[in-house]
Amino acid sequence: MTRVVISGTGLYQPPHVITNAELVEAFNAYAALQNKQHADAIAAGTRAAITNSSVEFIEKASGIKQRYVIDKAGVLDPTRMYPRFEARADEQLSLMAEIAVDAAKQALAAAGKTGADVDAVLCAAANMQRAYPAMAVEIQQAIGAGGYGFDMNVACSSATFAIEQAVNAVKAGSARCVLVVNPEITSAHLEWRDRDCHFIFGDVCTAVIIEAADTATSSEQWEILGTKLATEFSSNIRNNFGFMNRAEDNDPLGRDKTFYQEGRKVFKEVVPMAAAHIEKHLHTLRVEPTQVRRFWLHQANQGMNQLVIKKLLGSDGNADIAPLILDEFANTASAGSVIAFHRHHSDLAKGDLGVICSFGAGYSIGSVIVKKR
Ligand code: CO8
Repeated sequence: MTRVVISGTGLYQPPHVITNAELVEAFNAYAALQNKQHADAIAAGTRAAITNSSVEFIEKASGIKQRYVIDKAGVLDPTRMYPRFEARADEQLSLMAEIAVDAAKQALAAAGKTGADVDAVLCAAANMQRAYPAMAVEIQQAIGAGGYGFDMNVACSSATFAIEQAVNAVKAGSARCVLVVNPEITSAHLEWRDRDCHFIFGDVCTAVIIEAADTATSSEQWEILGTKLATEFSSNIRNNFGFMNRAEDNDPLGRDKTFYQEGRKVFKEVVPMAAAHIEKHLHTLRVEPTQVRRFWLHQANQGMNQLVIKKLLGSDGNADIAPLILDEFANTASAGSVIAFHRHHSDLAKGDLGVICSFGAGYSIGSVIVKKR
């Protein structure tokens, strides 16, 4: 049986930081402008005033302190409240491909590989920049890879679901070395004008190299002992943007065309699902959760991760057992658990076990059990 390893990871980090204080200041300026513009309707009771956001709420409810974004000015402009990206000609590398190539180059360098060694590219993210041609094929060409590429979307679980496809491809022999990239330009599909969610997301791109153990040469390798995917339909996290919007004659910029959620329900329903999923997966390998050295969990909410760990271990975790990166990056959709792995794996010892786990819209949950070689 072919043994498969993660032999390198990479991280593209956007140039701009938005702190909670800056975010709240922009939101409250937007609220003041809107409330002034609609003062008559608000006074007549036909329209609700927009309530201010607060740094205290954001930090207490989520643990998020800041986020990285590709464009800051557009997001913080109270008359705009979304990023400004220049349209690119078809001949130019697309923005999603550009950040994916940046992360991919780092992952390739870490794995001691070049683009020519790669024979499959999976571009896995919660939103795609366009319908086609696939971003993965553009990235494949940009790094000089052979083989094939395709895009896939399982919302926040896109990375772990892609890792399973990569492992299967290497085991089946359809690829030798797979690049998985997760370009998450969340700033373009977050509703920055909605107080309930304006603080949640940040931009980033992660990359992972997956190959057969006998071709891997990097100094650090993680054997993938198993992967387990699960989905269960829910509309509690949703985005109705799509190619049918025009035909449906509804508002292409309507509120439901960006991210929206029932945050409380998601919190309550996903925590037990994620804990049970990880436990079941570990048991298939006869491993108890307490034998796991580190959990690299999806990064949506600090309280969620603390509860998942408590359910698994029967005690409170800490930053060593389950590192948090969401304070710095916010929720980066599918990239979150991979950033946690990328940032926090080098200190582990040979033989240590770890779990990369994502959970999100769908609902979808994906776990990857790894062992340091
Ligand atoms: N500032 C001040 N007060 C606020 C704010 C704000 N910004 N927002 C809400 N409040 C107030 C509310 O009005 C409410 O007041 P009151 O009690 O007087 O009615 C109070 O605060 C509590 O509001 P909520 O019940 O809404 O707040 P919660 O404590 O539930 O916290 C969270 C909200 C943080 C969103 C929380 O529910 C949460 O994190 N839930 C988990 C859900 C989650 O993480 N979802 C995302 C996971 S899926 C994913 O990661 C990716 C999805 C697919 C990819 C899409 C990529 C874009």
